[in-house]
Amino acid sequence: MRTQFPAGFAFGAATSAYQIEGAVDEDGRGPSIWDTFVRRPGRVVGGHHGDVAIDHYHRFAEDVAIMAELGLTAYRFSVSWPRIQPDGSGGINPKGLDFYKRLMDELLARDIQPWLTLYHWDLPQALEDRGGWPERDTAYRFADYAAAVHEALHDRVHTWATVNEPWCAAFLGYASGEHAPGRREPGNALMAAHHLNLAHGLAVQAIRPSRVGGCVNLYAITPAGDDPRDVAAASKIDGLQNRLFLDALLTGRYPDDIPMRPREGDMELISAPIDVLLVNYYSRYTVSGTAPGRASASAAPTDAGSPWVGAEDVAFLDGGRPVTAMGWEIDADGLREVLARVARDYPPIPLVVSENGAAFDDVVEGGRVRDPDRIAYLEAHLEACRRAIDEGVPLEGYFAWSLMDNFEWAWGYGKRFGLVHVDFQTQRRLPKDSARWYAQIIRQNGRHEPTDS
Ligand code: IFM
Repeated sequence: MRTQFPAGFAFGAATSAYQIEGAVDEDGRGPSIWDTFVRRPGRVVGGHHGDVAIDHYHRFAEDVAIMAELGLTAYRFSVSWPRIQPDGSGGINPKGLDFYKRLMDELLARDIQPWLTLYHWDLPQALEDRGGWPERDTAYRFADYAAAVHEALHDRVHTWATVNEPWCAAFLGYASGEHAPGRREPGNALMAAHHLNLAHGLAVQAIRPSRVGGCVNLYAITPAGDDPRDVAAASKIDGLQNRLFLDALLTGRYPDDIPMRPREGDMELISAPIDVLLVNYYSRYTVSGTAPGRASASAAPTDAGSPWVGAEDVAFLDGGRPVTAMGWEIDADGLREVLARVARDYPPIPLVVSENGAAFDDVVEGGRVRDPDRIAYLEAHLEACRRAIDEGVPLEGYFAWSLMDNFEWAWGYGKRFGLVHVDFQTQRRLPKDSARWYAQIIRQNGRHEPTDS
């Protein structure tokens, strides 16, 4: 990599509460839908759970020291809603807020910007018991929670994000059932998507005037061929994955090809102006409306239905690219493509890549993790960012997923996305070669010097 990034470009890494914190019963935290889901036989590979995770709740100071060593300028984390409101509504738990105060004090002391995400999938179980995200009231409970977190933490946060990847929360949680709460109710998944969007809009209102954005996971999508049925299939998947959220947040409309029936006034709330759009990007889908069978690119590790509500017949094909340990095809130019698309097709908005990274089967050898595949992945995607900027995309930062190996949802601890290796038995942290490479990129503002690997 030869080029530099604009002044002030954020070089960060990201995590989320349930994937790293552990301490699920400490200091007044209530149960979330993930605490319940992981206890259900067969829902998570190996019966893994986040009870201890990587013990970040107790080791956050050590983890922030690692971030400082790597030279991160920003850190994106999420707040656990059930730590703040154990029952999902009403009483606030001051000890929960204290944890995030201490975490952010540590970050600020080391000049690392705190980027706080309010919701990364750990809905308080009490709210799921009252219907979960298909229930409209959940969006209003989220706004109350957002206001409480904002009141306590606003002086420390650099940028707020509302809901992380609403596609996953809605369609993996309520259509395929791969994620908590594990329901397979396609119609309710669409309701959940709408209420997650509404929750975003209400939260934006609740935390103004702070700097805030929504966070969507976008895919590059290619039709398998020129056949109109392939083109239609690509458009359907694009509608569900990308436009359902982009159109709603940025234009205040739902795509015509998706049967959404918002109440009057909802779309104005959902499209309240935001300061930045956070984009998570991992891969490209190649889809067909003609191919027989269904080789799903998003195959779940456990028994799950289709997340593609109304597009269950679309086939996901092998695009012929190398894959990560998740089986996800690597296509860095897809990142440039999705960033350029948002810049081209939507009203102007600063963008940040808020998650990007890869799982590989890392091994520790001689006290070192050599992960050239991850370095190549990160380098190619950072170059794609650079190309997007050259094309005029207002891109302001990049966050690697993830800072440390952690609990990868239905896959348990078997998939390692970290820049930092974690021994899940001893909790020992060991920066991988990719962490050192990323540190060098940050030091050189994007320029790559030969490494001693
Ligand atoms: O680990 C997840 C994260 O929680 C949300 N985005 C994708 C990551 C990799 O699957």
